Amino acid sequence: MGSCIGMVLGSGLGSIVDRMEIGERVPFSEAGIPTAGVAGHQGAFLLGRLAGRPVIAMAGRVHLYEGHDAKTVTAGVRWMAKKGVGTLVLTNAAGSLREDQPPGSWMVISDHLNLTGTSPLEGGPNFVDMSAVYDLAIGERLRAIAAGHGWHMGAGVYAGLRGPQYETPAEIRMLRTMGADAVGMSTVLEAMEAKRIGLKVVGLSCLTNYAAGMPSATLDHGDVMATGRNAADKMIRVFREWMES
Ligand code: 6GU
Repeated sequence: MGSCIGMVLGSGLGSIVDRMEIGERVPFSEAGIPTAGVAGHQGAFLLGRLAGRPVIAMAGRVHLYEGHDAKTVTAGVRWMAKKGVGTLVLTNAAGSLREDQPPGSWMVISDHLNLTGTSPLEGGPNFVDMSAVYDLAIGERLRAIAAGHGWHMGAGVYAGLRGPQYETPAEIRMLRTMGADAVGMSTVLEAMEAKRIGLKVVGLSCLTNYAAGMPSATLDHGDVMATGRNAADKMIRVFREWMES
């Protein structure tokens, strides 16, 4: 398996690449991925180094809600695996269902609910084991590094929905009874594809807002992006320390 680390950068988290030494920029089109028109997404792979370690950053991603299918949404994962990525860090902007995980904080994804109604594995292979999608040892390491800076990073279940709309308060109550701690519109398909390929998977949700129906919930795409940019500055420091160790 490759020793390179891949990172998929979610909405508002693209600033992580500012701290990379970038060698090569490959537009999504060269990997057969249509370029998304969503604000804050660059639509390119950046090959380079972070803290001396080889990394490939996928700046932006494509989503089901833009009309793409599960195979297209996961094309970047297959491309990075071919380029030698062995560990894939999937980041996203998500809504928090927990008062103790406020906007601006990060959550390590310990498991997910795939509520998209689709799968990149349709057409085979069938029956791939999804009992341990996320590498919890790496997750705990990142949480320990964050704690060393006095940053509480929670852990929990990410519910991946299709979107494009945010959830209703009733849907959030439903998701809470299903065991969700955070909710978003990405990551789960990429995690399943990465697991199929045999990559180590790390999932990190940047909690940008409280989900609908919670006290002080504000669901504005601009706020979501701004909160993500601030939290990205913390995560880059955590990444650096992890890669240096
Ligand atoms: Cl509250 N829901 C979903 N589906 N995605 C989000 C979100 C909420 N907040 C940021 N991304």
